[in-house]
Amino acid sequence: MRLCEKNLSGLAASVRRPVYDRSKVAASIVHLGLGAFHRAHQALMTEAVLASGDLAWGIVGAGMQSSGMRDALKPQDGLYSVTEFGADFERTSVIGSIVDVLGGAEEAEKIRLLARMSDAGTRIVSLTVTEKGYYLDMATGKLLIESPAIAADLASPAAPRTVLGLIVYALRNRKAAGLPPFTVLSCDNLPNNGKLARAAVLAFAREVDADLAAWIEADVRFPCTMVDRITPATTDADRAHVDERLGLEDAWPVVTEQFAQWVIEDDFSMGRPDWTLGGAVFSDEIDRWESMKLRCLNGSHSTLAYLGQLTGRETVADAMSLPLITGILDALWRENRDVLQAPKGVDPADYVEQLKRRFRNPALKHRTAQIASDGSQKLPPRLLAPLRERIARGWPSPAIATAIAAWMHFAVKTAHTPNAALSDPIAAEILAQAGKSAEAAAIVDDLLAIRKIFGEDLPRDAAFRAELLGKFRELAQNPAVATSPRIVA
Ligand code: CS2
Repeated sequence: MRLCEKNLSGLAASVRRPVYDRSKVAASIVHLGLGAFHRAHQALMTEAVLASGDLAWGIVGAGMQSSGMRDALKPQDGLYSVTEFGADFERTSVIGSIVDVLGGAEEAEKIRLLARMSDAGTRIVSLTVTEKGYYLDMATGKLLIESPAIAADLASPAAPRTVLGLIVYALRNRKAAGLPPFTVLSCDNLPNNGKLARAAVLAFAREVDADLAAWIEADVRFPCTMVDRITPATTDADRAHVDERLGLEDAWPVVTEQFAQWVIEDDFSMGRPDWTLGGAVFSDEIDRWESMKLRCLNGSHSTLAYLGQLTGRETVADAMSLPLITGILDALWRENRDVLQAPKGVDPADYVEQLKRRFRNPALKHRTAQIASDGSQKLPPRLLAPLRERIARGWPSPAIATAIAAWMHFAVKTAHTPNAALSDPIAAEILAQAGKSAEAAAIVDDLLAIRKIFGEDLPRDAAFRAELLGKFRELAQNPAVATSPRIVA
């Protein structure tokens, strides 16, 4: 029996479920990017708001890429389950805050989504579309105006496909109708995510209409947020386990850790839910929270992912059992701490200890291959930002250099493995550079020359280049690390 409204009475008694009348919930949040992360995080914190009796904040969730999530959740009336795992802790809850589901690549769905965003009832448009969903050059922060998806959206205002097109054309409709603008709430892992979202939206809007861009600049709010909850892709084993706990079948359950953190800048133009009821915190120190999380958690996650891939470790927890890797992570955290401005009341040493426990969580099968994707988007904020701050102080950064060298080896190995694909928006460029030469120094130079990742400054920095090349050779010579056999040291 499938999880849905009418079958809720068949749910196992131990499972938490919506305690409010879902038919009375007003859908005022449109969320773009309906993946596991949103469903484990914002939707859960919104569930706590609805459970408190404030029914003004239902979510319309929209998948941006495929119709998979819509097809899974529609027959379930938007209901789905979240199972949280901690040390000696497991809890399954059915979540009702997603009251409608849209999405997919079909034009009709995009038109419906645009109409929903343009509607007076929509007060917040939130986003988890990953780094690449913003179409920004990671080295310069400029909009990738030449990208085919952006060009297509500029040419087809009636059915845009990118978040930028959807937001700008919805705002244009609202302006024309005399409606106030919604708040754009970025929940992606980017430094100053609200500011970056604003820059991307404004750059797109300037291509559309200068008056509209001026209105957005003056009136639209883009609060920054820090989001955190490790939420791996759902596996078949998760599905079987969760269905057993539910006593019903959930087509796409979420499995996540017990820890969750959401820090939000309190700047909303049409009100906002009291997400503190779900554990969120409103703060004016978002930049500190965000850079601590991006560099300490995500920076080490990427390092674990590439080193894990090179040492045959399939999951983060497996990679955490290898002293070679944990030694590099400890050094990486020290390098980060030298340039870290922690938020008030946070001890970075405690933060790191907690991270180690989270990474070792045996219940989470977080695949290193999943985290290894989109390196071109992830390296700049996670690893290159602290690197540049250290370079400015004249300090070496052997651990960060090792992490970048590991990404380079991962790219080279992929380039030389028949039928292997690299999941990255600039995969073709990376693979071409990675496969050009077999000689270590040339490979490092070819990859460093990818301006969209390393900018103009890093390839020219002789001290950094030498450090990176040294680490690249060290990894190639380490018997525990399986790099491409074609590399000549
Ligand atoms: C991970 C993140 O896939 C990745 O790149 O580093 O998704 C990470 O799990 C989250 O940011 C944790 O909050």
